[in-house]
Amino acid sequence: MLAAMLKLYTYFRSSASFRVRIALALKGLPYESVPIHLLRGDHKKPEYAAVSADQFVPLLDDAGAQLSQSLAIMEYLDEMHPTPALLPADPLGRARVRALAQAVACDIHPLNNLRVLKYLVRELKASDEAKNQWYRHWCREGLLSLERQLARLPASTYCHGETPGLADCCLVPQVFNAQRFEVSFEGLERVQAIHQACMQLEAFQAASPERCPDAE
Ligand SMILES: N[C@@H](CCC(=O)N[C@@H](CS)C(=O)NCC(=O)O)C(=O)O
Repeated sequence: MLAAMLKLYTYFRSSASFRVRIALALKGLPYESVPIHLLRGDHKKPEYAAVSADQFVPLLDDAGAQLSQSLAIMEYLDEMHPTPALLPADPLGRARVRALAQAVACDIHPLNNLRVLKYLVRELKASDEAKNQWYRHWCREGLLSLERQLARLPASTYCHGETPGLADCCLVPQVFNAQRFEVSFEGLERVQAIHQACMQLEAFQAASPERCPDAE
């Protein structure tokens, strides 16, 4: 019997969607891509509200079951399709990888999300330059913290060990966004080396914004 098709509601430039696209590609899982254009406000429309309670992307539909939150989605995929694993086999390794993933997803990303940047400009009347300064400040602070966390772990090609996993799925999209906003990478050698190693892999390339069907 054919496995039910996975459906991913995504936006090419959404870094949280990018995380899930990498996880799907690493596992070789085919899926239908449903573009939700965030800049046009598609995520606020009633059609999307009917499927998504939080009205964010990504949202994964697995045979009618709808899942939100990129970290939860990736862990779900890892449990349903264990090979290749996104998390190490040992509890300490898993805690370390989750800490790195959360450093991006919980500490950096929420401060720089689209709605936050929009609020700065529309409600607080911040200039475009002030908004970009906000982005660069919090993104760099977060990446420096990630660099310090990585420096305390044994040297490795990827965030944890010699195979890419959950933390790499979070690091790469964050670096992509940081590059777009021209964040300084001074002192972020380990972050950059991991990013480069990941981008050698077809799964990371295939999940990139420019390879998405909705890329502009
Ligand atoms: N914590 C959520 C964040 C989801 C999220 O904020 N997605 C962004 C795109 S990266 C979004 O939909 N933003 C819409 C908005 O800010 O209005 C996750 O990891 O999935």
